[in-house]
Order: sequence, then structure tokens, then C-alpha cells
Amino acid sequence: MPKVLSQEQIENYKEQGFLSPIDVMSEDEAVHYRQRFERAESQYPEHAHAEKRNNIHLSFACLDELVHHPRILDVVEDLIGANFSLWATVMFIKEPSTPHYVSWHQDATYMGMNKNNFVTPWLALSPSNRETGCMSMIPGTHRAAIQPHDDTYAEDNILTRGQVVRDVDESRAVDLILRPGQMSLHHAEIIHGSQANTSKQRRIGFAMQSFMPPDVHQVVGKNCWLDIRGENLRQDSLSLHRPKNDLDPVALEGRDIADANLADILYHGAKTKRGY
Ligand SMILES: O=C(O)CCC(=O)C(=O)O
Repeated sequence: MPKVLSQEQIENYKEQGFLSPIDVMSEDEAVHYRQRFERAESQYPEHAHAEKRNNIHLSFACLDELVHHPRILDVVEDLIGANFSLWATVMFIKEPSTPHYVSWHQDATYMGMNKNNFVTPWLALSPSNRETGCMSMIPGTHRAAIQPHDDTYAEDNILTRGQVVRDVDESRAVDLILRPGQMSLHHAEIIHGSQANTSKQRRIGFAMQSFMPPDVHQVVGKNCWLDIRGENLRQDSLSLHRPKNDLDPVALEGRDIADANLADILYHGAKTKRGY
């Protein structure tokens, strides 16, 4: 029996490869989280910037709360079952009137897992729409194999390698419009991307990338995990500790290791490595 989603929503996710919008919290509550995050960001800028955007939930308590938000976890459970761990997070911020974009890609391409039945919730902490540069999905593309990606390293492309799938039928793209406090969820293999932020406000999206069931294992490189729901999930690898407060030294130590491991995975075999 699903906890939050209807059977129809679950079927839609399986069919389309994404689900959106899902209400997580009120707009007021989201503004509150945004304020807490932006306070921490300006107080500790060395822990949160464009090149220090991965695993940020290990630095700041407000983001740790979000990756444990019961409503998000209940929706994840409806999609992938009751046992899962968190692989990483990415804070995707597009500053006002900036050219940064995300090219068409499939997340799983460089994540190095044995199978790709996992899911990424993307929580909006600001309005996410065409003007601010929301994500767009190509429905059903998660059901085909991983497509060839060209690593462009294009300057304004905020993906690690600037990787892109060519010849995408953009006429089929669906924009995921979210108010603060809503999330979308997407499958590891769906083709998606996002355009530049042409508005006068920040676009802040917190990607919990990704929640994975216990039968998903790292086969390229090694990673650390934060166990989220279920028991004895990841005995074969380093488990991370939750921050008790901002910049909790034990959690931070885990972040340093997790960030380094993640970079080794995402740039495995690459000729060039960027700072994010
Ligand atoms: O935030 C964006 O615009 C893109 C995020 C993305 O590609 C992802 O979460 O997988």
C-alpha cells in the first residue's frame, strides 16, 4: 500500500520516468529553509559555492533535515521500496541573469552503478519555471539504454563534463514548473536538462542524487553512503554520519572523503577534470 502516491502516479513514473509536481511543504516553510541555507552559505562560503556544491547536506543541518524529510522519504519509498540509502546531493544554484545551463543528459551515465533503478528528488527552494531555468524532461527516455554522451566541457554548462546527448527531440520536452516547497522526482536514465536563468532572482534546486535500494552497488570507484531507511543497508562501504549542527567535524570529515570519491567516479577516464 503506497504511503503518499496514488497507483496512477506510480504507474506514470514508471511510464514517463519522472513525477512532478509533488507538494512537500508550504511555500512559507520552503522560504524558511531557503533563509537558513542562505545564512549558512554566507557565513561559511568555503563550504557552499559553485565548486563546492556536492554532498552539502553533510555541512549544514538544514539540508540534513531535508534529506530526512518524512514526506520526501515516503514518496521515495512508494517508488523504490522501504530500504534505501543516499548516494550524494548536489545544490544546483543558477544566479540571476546568468548563462549557465544543463545540457541533455542521463544521470546514470557516469555514476558507475551496477543497475540504474534509482530516483532523484529535486526540491525547489525558489520558483523554478521557464524564466528561472527549470528542468525539462523527455518522457519515456529512461526506457531506452544509456545514449552516447559527448563531453564538451562547454564553459557555461554546469554538468561536470558538459556531457550532452545529441539529436534529442526537444519538441517532446516537458518543463517541470515548481513553486518553492514542491519537488520533482526523476529516474536515473531519463534524458533531461535545463536552460539559463534569465530572471532577476536566484534559482535554487536541491537534488538528492540519488536514493538507491540495497541491490544497487558501486562498480566504478568507491562511494560513501548515508543510510536513510531500512536496516544494515551498506555494510560493505563507508557509512556517513549526520551533522548534529552546521560544520559538525565528524560529518565534515565524511564530506571531504565523499567529495573526493565522487569526483573520482564522475571523472573516471576523463581527460579533463573541473572543480565541480
Ligand atoms: O538543476 C538543474 O537545472 C539540473 C539538475 C539535474 O540535472 C539533476 O538534478 O539531475
